[in-house]
Amino acid sequence: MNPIYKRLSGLYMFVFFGIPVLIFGCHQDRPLPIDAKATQETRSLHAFLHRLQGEKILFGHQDDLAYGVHWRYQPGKSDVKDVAGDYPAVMGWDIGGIEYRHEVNLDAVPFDLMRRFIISSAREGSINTISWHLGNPATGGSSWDTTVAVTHILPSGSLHGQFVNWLDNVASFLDSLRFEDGTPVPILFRPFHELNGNWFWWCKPFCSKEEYIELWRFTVNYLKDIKGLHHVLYVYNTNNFRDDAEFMERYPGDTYIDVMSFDTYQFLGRENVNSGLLASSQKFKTQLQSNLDVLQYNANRHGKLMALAETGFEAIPDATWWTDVLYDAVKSYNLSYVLVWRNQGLLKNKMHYYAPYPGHISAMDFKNMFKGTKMALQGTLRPLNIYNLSN
Ligand code: BMA
Repeated sequence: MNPIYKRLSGLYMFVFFGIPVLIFGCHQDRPLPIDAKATQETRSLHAFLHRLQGEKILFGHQDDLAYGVHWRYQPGKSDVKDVAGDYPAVMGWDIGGIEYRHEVNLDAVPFDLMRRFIISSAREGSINTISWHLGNPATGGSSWDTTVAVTHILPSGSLHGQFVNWLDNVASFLDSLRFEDGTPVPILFRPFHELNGNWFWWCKPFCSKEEYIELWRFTVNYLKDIKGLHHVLYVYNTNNFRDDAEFMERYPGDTYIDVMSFDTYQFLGRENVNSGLLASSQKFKTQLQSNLDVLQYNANRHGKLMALAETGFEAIPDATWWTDVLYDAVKSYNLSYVLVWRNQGLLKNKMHYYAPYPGHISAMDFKNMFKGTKMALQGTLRPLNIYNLSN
């Protein structure tokens, strides 16, 4: 007796006792998640992000609650909070290693702790996004092992079964992210990221456009329709790019993407730190804004959310980078969030961190970025009930 229906931008099709019936006029102004069965909380988050566009840009930080430049696993601690007085509005995590059922991810974050951080930060109002630096299924090497693999894990490939097992492991972790009452915590999932780079095995030089799109669609369909996960929004992600054609080349389609995004970092190159800083910042801002123009154009055109999914300037060697460079570049765009990468501290003889810690040269400027601006931390979201709006 239950009619099956499908939304076709204002045109509804009902199949009633085997007879298709078309009905006009039930137009939904606000775009819906691609998952027609998205949970109420996920639809609520999605609607909230659409409503917030242009008003606020949520600030995000990778692994924020797990460790900082000078500490590891101290309950309640966060470099962002220690400097700005509040936690990030967006928490980034990476599940690289879950495919092998490892207990810790590729950066040594225990999955049990990650789960707890995701649940507790969502309870406080933050939004969680997950990337996946998965190993190379053809070799057992890392994400950076660019041996050809995509073609082998597609449904016609010899390693498809193994890849499906990996997705099962991803699904069981995602499924375990639940509030105390059992309700799944909505997640922004960003697999196969930086697709137009040349450093991961799923990047452009190592698979065809058709293969990438097939991998994406298979993954989404599998998690959504076979594993029955309905608390996931899907994030399309490139690295920085030259033009519209490059950004959209491997776009899997409007029925497979909820958020469009790209990653871009500022680098100093070989220039002298002092004399080169200004030129480097200028170059970064120009490139970032030209990419944001393309992102915003496409997000509007396709009715999608938009985000700067990863950014930063390693070790932030600029005391006013936050307000003069980052915020100044992004403030006029309809970005849902901007996320800076992780605060590892020392990594292979150099400092690898993207948010300041107390005493850092950019600490004051970082704090100022949130004063009277659109950039928002967790406290902005806490009273808004983003997972429980009446839509
Ligand atoms: C990179 C670096 C690596 C890390 C990887 C996944 O940009 O931070 O050290 O392993 O991201 O988090």
